Amino acid sequence: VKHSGYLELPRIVDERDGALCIAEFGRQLPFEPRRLYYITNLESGSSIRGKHAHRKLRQVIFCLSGCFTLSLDDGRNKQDILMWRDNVGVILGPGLWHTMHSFSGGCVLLVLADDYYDESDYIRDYDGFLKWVGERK
Ligand code: T46
Repeated sequence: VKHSGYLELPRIVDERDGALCIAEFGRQLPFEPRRLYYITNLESGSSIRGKHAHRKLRQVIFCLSGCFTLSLDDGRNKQDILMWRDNVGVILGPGLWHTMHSFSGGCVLLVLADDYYDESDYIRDYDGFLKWVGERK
């Protein structure tokens, strides 16, 4: 799928319990984030989130705990990604219809975004998304 890719962060594990994952802005990350948000309180089988595309926003999404499925659609190709590694994020470029679903209980998502929240950047209607993709070419 166009406009997506993986981002693997350093993950440090030693004789203690715990894994320490690191993202240095300007180093590992492909952009300087302006916003961080996280989604908590997910229950097993929680409903579908996402169901939109962004016109400009770039993001990286991580699953810090538990697992969920990230479904991507660039208007031509679709891909399902099982998210479970705490140090491997998916880069979500603009023009990608994405949904998050099939959450495990206790799943926690972390997202870094390259800009502030702006509702006008969202395309929340799938037919509108396909039309936008067609006009963009
Ligand atoms: C995305 C996926 C991965 C704000 O006011 N500020 C914010 O920074 C965000 C992220 C959301 N909101 C408001 C907008 C809605 O009224 O919170 C409400 C729920 O947002 P939304 O339905 O867009 O949530 P998700 O989980 O479907 O999508 C979120 C992000 O909004 C979106 O950009 O790519 O996570």
